Amino acid sequence: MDTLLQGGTIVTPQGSFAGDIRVRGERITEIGEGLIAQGEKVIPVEGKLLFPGFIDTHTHFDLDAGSFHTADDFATGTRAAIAGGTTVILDFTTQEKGETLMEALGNWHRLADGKCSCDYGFHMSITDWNEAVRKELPLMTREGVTSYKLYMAYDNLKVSDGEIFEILQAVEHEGGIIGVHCENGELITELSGQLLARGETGPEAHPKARPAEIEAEAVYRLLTIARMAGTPVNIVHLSTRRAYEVVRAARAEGQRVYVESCPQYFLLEDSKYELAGFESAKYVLSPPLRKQEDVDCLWKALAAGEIDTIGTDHCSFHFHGQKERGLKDFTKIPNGLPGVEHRPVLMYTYGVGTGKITKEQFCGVLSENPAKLFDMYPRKGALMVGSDADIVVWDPEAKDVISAGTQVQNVDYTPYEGMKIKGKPVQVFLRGTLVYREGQVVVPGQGRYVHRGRSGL
Ligand code: DUC
Ligand code: ZN
Ligand code: ZN
Repeated sequence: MDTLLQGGTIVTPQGSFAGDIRVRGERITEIGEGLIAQGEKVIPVEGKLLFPGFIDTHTHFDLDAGSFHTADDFATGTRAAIAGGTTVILDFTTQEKGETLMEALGNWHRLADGKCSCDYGFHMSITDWNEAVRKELPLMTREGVTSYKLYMAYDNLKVSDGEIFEILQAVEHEGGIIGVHCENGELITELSGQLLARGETGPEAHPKARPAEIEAEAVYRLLTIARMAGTPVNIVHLSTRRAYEVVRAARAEGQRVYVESCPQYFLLEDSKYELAGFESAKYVLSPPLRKQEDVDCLWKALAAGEIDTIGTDHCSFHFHGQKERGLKDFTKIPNGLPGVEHRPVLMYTYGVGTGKITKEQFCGVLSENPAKLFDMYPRKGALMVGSDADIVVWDPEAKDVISAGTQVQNVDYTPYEGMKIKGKPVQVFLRGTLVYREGQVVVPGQGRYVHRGRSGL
């Protein structure tokens, strides 16, 4: 339905201003002050902020974790995304050994297509690199996949340093960007073995197997390889001061490095691993939660504009029945936290609300930067004439308390239980359709595949 949003504050990374937004069909057709209704539905939004729909650069929905799947599939995960104001998610397809990239992409389309409540795209995780896979890169571009992920950890996923070098060059040639999971996999295996042999089998051993050095070394190695390859690179879920300082030094020498971090690394720290019994398994993810000095460093980096995107790494497992698979051995606890629903309210409350960052910076890292980096701008990530009408109507005064009892995501806990928030979405438009209103996803299942490309359109 055609709509006129009247009397809001339009937020962009470059500045905020009073204005109205006219929507015709799926697109924004006019932005200005004092727009006169032309027969469309008028929605008064005085006192509200208008943001471009938020983009989550990092989700794992319906992920196969061996004998079971993540708690959230594409239906429940994207419904939760919309309830939080996220109108696009980018999920990770994973190439199994021996599989072609086209087969992997087909598998993920089958999991997602027709089930999503927000728009969605895919990064491609390359795990089995060879000449045939190299020849598939142009096919990926044709299919709207322009970003890739490589793992430096996890035996079944990781690629060698030589392969990283080759893949960086090949993807750069094709015009894509690579994100890398930076942890030293061999050292994690060694440290985990030593901990288990000493009888340290509980979840509190998890961070000991993955200390800060494990990330910083991998980041240094990756940036060395990328410098030699002459390509930019994106570091996903960066979590420590040590790793950040490696990035800062490389940038000071002129290297192009993008950084993603996640709400959990800003809002939670490693005291969660001191919780009694098995409770701390709720916080087993990789990289693990870090120390207060790391948290402080990330906030400073974010405020300085040195973190480009905030994704969630949403990878939800039920505490009962799924995390519990690792009761006797922490290495068997499935890794990951839920977060897709709460990323905007958390980063707004604890970032904008505390004065650490401005609402314009918040808009940059949640909307505009992800759209630019991942070839969707200005169709996504912008409130501009011609952009998709993905609009979040945000009440900066609304208060709430995060709780598993009221969340939309399909998982039996939240790592943010009991945290107070101030500022939340009250209406969400997806390509012009009002899909979320006053606590309810009113029109589910409207999500479409985003075919990404260099022009962003
Ligand atoms: N770490 C990852 O690298 N992926 C999914 C979940 C996690 O904790
Ligand atoms: Zn990862
Ligand atoms: Zn991940």
